[in-house]
Amino acid sequence: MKQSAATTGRVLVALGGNLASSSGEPHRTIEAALRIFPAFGLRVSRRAPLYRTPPVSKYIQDNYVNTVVEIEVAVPPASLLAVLHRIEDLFGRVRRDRWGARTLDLDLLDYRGVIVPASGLRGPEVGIGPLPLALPHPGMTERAFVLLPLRDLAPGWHHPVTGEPIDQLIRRLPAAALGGIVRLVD
Ligand code: A4P
Ligand code: MG
Repeated sequence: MKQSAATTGRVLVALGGNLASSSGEPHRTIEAALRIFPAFGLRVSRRAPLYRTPPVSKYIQDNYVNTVVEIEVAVPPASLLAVLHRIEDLFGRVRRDRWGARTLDLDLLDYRGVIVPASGLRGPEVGIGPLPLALPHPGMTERAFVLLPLRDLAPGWHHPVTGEPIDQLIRRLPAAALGGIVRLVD
């Protein structure tokens, strides 16, 4: 396991969802999930505002609510991902389609700059079976719904592999990727 020289040492988790859960609408699910993080050994040290974001998917589905948090955690990245999956399960996450609608998605964006290359395809063309841990999250550089809240939280963040600053990653997004995204009042 390699660690980037450019790391800020942060552990960053993206939260998103577009289906109601037992806690209510997606923004309520996100708040409820963050409230139970400490019970799983995850201390939320900082958080970005919530964003309402149009779905990025080939499937027709509702708008999402997305945000990013920084956490303090004692366990290694693979164990952390397993914990995140347990929390997704608690909020009724069902994996029907890759990039399909969901109550709660918890993505591990960056674990202190640790680099674990992705093993292959990741999009809807892949089935819904589990994929091995990849760090930083392979899709994050194409995702305005991740990069915008991440910049609010960590404006000095650099991509662990390429060293690119977050501002540059956002500037490189196609204009269409930013359309319709609204920062919700925090
Ligand atoms: N996995 C491997 N590494 C990681 C990691 N660092 N973080 C595995 C999270 N998961 C990781 O994830 C797919 C597989 O990757 C799992 O086996 C996991 O253990 P998943 O959560 O089951 O499926 P997914 O979320 O559909 O796939 P993925 O690749 O995480 O997609 P994204 O990038 O999360 O896209 N539109 C809007 N507006 N907002 C959204 O939040 N989300 C998606 C999903 C699509 N469109 C969206 C949104
Ligand atoms: Mg995911």
